[in-house]
Amino acid sequence: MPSPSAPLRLYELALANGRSASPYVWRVRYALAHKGLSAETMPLGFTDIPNTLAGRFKTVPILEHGANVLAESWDIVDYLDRTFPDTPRLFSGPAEFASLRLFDAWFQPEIMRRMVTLYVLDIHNAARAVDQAYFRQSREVRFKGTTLEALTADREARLPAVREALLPLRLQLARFPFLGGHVPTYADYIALGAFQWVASMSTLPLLAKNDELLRAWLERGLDLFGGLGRDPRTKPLFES
Ligand SMILES: N[C@@H](CCC(=O)N[C@@H](CS)C(=O)NCC(=O)O)C(=O)O
Repeated sequence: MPSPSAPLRLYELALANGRSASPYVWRVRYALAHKGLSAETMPLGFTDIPNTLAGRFKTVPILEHGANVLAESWDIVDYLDRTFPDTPRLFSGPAEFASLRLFDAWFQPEIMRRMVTLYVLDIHNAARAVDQAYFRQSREVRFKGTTLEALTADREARLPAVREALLPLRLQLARFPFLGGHVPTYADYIALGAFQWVASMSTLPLLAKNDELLRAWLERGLDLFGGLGRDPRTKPLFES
């Protein structure tokens, strides 16, 4: 077990402009900030991942802490809470951990998967030139041979359904300033991570102009931890 004071290093995904894009990395970035921990960041492109740490992991985020190296964002945040128990907790206990996994079990298929089909071509176009062929090939295989262009051709027609799918967030935000209630929790970091991802490369604003509950929450979220989420390269999330 490394000493808690051993340095932390976070491997993340960078686009051509250097912006951190992965929704899963963003969850971990917020989790580290919540716990007041700082980590050295190691930006990778998609094709760097197999050449990093002897190809041990297929995805980022990857966290290195002394001799411990782990991937999978849920494992990483669990590790952070167990290894740094004296910093603010991400999860008050196993029940909250399980409830947040339930939230994610809704959020990933219902929201993030829809986001992929809106933005997969934008991700390709924003990726480093050296990563684009790999990204296209791997995603077209994942979507059973459909091209990225065909996948996104009717995306504007699909926007209303995605906006409607976000209703549970609005219902919660009508009652509380954050998804977690009066203070941000990992539910907020999961959702903020996804919006950060979209804002890193979107050429189609995801949200309607009058979506005031989500707009106010996003402003609060982007301001957290000294404006961790604020980046001048951010693309508009709201229609003008
Ligand atoms: N279940 C993983 C998902 C991580 C993931 O999908 N990361 C993507 C970036 S968003 C990745 O590294 N993809 C590498 C690739 O597509 O080759 C987690 O929660 O950490």
